[in-house]
Amino acid sequence: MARVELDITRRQFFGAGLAGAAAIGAGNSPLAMRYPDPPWFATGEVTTTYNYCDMCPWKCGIAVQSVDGKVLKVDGNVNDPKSRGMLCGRGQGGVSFMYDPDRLQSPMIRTGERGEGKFREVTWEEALDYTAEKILAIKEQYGPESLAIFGHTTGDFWFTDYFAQAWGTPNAGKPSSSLCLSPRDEACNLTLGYPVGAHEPMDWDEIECVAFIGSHVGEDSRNTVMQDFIDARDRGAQIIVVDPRFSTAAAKADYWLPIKPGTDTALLLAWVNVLIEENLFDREYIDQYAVGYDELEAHVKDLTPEWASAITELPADQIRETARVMGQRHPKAAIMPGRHTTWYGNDSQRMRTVFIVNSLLGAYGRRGGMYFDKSPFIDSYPHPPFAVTGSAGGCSAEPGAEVSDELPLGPSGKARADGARETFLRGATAMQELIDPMITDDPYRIAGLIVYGVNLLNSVPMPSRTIEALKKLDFILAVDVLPQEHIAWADVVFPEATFLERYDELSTVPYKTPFIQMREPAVAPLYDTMPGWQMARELGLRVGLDAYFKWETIEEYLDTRLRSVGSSLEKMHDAGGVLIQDGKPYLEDFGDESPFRTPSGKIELFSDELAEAGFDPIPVFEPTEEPPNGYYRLLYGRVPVHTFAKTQNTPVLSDVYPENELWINEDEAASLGYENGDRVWLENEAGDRTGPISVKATQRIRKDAVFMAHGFGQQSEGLSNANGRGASDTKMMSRYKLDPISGGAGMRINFVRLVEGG
Ligand SMILES: Nc1nc2c(c(=O)[nH]1)N[C@H]1C(S)=C(S)[C@@H](COP(=O)(O)OP(=O)(O)OC[C@H]3O[C@@H](n4cnc5c(=O)[nH]c(N)nc54)[C@H](O)[C@@H]3O)O[C@H]1N2
Ligand SMILES: Nc1nc2c(c(=O)[nH]1)N[C@H]1C(S)=C(S)[C@@H](COP(=O)(O)OP(=O)(O)OC[C@H]3O[C@@H](n4cnc5c(=O)[nH]c(N)nc54)[C@H](O)[C@@H]3O)O[C@H]1N2
Ligand code: SF4
Ligand SMILES: [Mo]
Repeated sequence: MARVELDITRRQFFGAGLAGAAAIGAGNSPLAMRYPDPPWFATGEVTTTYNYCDMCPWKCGIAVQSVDGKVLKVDGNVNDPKSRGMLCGRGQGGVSFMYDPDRLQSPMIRTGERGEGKFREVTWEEALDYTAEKILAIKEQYGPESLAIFGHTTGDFWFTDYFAQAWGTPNAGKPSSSLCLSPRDEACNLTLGYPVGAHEPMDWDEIECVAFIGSHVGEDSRNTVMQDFIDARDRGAQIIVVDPRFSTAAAKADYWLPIKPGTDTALLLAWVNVLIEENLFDREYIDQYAVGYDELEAHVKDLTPEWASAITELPADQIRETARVMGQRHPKAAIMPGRHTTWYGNDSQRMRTVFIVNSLLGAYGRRGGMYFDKSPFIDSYPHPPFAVTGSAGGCSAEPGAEVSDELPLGPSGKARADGARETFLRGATAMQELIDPMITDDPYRIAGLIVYGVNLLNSVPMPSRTIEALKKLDFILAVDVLPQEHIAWADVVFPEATFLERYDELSTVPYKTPFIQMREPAVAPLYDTMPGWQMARELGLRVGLDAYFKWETIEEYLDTRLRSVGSSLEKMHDAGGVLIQDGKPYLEDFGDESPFRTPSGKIELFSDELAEAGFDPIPVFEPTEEPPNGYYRLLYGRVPVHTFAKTQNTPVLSDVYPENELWINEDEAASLGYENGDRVWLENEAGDRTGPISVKATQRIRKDAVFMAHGFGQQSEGLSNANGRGASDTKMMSRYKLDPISGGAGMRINFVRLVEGG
């Protein structure tokens, strides 16, 4: 698409930035804004580079201003449909993250015992040669699938997707899949024939009613979603929040439903009952686009608000009223699919109920409902066929997910070697299921592990099981930027250059107007660090994968890809860092073709696929285990200024929110003799402890659960700001419940009590 550049002054830039944002929000803006002026505190020549933020997996487009080799400032890129010129607090912390003095600075090889954290600094040559030798030995002895590759953050493509597939291991996994969105995407696949995608495709501009099941927008501080939420609310859209806790979103909502944890499927089924009984659904839409309506009607006949009230502990009238609020606004009403959906182990069925409600509302492909997103077109860099195919799944907008119209939809990467457990229908690799094969002595074992940008001991439940695995493995390579807890267990450490210091794979974002984002370095890598693409290539060349790494430079790689869309690195930079394509968002854009890619070509209210696999073809409410006496259900979530367990050490973010708090109902706290600010420890049923953590006694949470932000309570002496601060939700997760449909790990089935001392 042709771009016109504007030369504007700083004053105009801020004014135009807002106007540009509005224009982009409304569709394709023909204008690309530039960032010609220095931040006010700069002296010297300013360079502007374009990037996508890596402070969380959301990937807002940013413009980075540097002077004399020093990064001074990041802004939201006004051309970018995700950031629209704005950033969240974490994004603003990007510069501080890069200049964190605790960063890993040099490649290292272990000298002490695993877990001791003793290393010697080595050259890249030695680190790469040694790693190549070790993984080749594993391949020789056990086969290529015996190397597992875990990856996340926005640069994991080179390891989890590209290297893994070229090398030939199907055992590549991402926490963003089976510890996050796999139930949601699998349920969407089963119901509509495509996954939700990274950006929940709500048609925010015109929506009149949005319901949130969990989904704590505001604390879950995804920039775009917060902007859309605020705009929709300002326009008068009705907001319904279902959450056992009075979340930030609940505080902004018209209705708050303080549901009993784990009972959402009952509420959703009762909403279906009311929509059908009161004829508040889109009958014509369902007749034309859906199958299984009669079975659904019969299924929910007795699942009334009164039935659900007894299960959810919500008043029946509130259930009925909220169903009416949605039904009266159809098709401009929908439930937000949400993102983190691995809750109780029956999560695909809960998510299917969400998609069934949205279908009854006639939301899919309708203005003000849910649009159909589309992946941008771009060719991949030519390479020989992969040894195994299917990416490791996870967010479908992971940069470089080789998206073209020919690729099948849905999280892929299900290929397993013989003997591996089949725990899902067709979803992405269930990463947490790959830990047991690391501990076993079976001939099918995982003997080697590459961890790229995954906070292994803080992200994966059952961390003591993970430590068993780390003791047993033949070889561990960790690629990270910080001395996180698991680094002490690695045999080799590759320190990566942060996102502001490197080129990277393009980010291809499925959206209403699909778009491509670039990442170019603002400054050269600090210390003796290296970009991930270069590590993967150097390793590839050492293990006989030359044919997959034919490009000499990353610029050549990126230019080749960009040529297929009539661009280049230079042109893309000059156009403002983003390439926007046309979408196909509404039913009318499809003509006679069906947008639903299920086996029937229709929305499957009743799923034959599930029935054939032995699962309920229409969702059924299944109770979850109750907390034992004296224990509370442990709920967890986000705080606005931190990402997972990654930013707790970032100086400016640590200053704003140094440690987490334990939300507990005020009356419960009083009955236990605790007041606001008291320091307590938490103990789970297995006797594991974490803390100390401050009590936040509040009426904003139900009596049967406690809540805290994920990511704190880290134990790594190398992290001067994060070490020992607050309590760890992960360390309380001595178990998880597997969702047999998606492979997701339900993590809200752990219970804790408050104790004194650790
Ligand atoms: N600041 C910040 N924002 C982030 C992230 C981050 O690390 N930091 N991470 C991003 C990522 S990858 C993800 S996946 C998302 C996660 O964020 P979401 O997708 O919003 O996660 P949820 O688990 O849906 O939301 C947590 C909320 O669910 C409520 N809850 C707990 N149990 C139940 C229940 O049984 N029923 C109902 N209805 N509600 C319940 C909790 O009280 C809490 O308010 O956040 C994204 N945004
Ligand atoms: N207990 C518990 N577990 C959870 C969750 C929870 O809420 N509670 N949330 C789940 C969800 S929704 C998700 S999506 C996952 C997230 O899981 P992870 O992605 O593992 O979470 P982070 O803690 O952000 O870990 C990112 C790691 O990448 C490193 N890193 C940062 N930048 C770079 C870089 O540029 N290069 C490299 N190589 N490394 C880098 C960080 O130092 C850190 O070690 O966790 C899941 N697990
Ligand atoms: S939501 Fe915030 S942290 Fe995440 S990519 Fe956007 S600006 Fe960065
Ligand atoms: Mo996530």
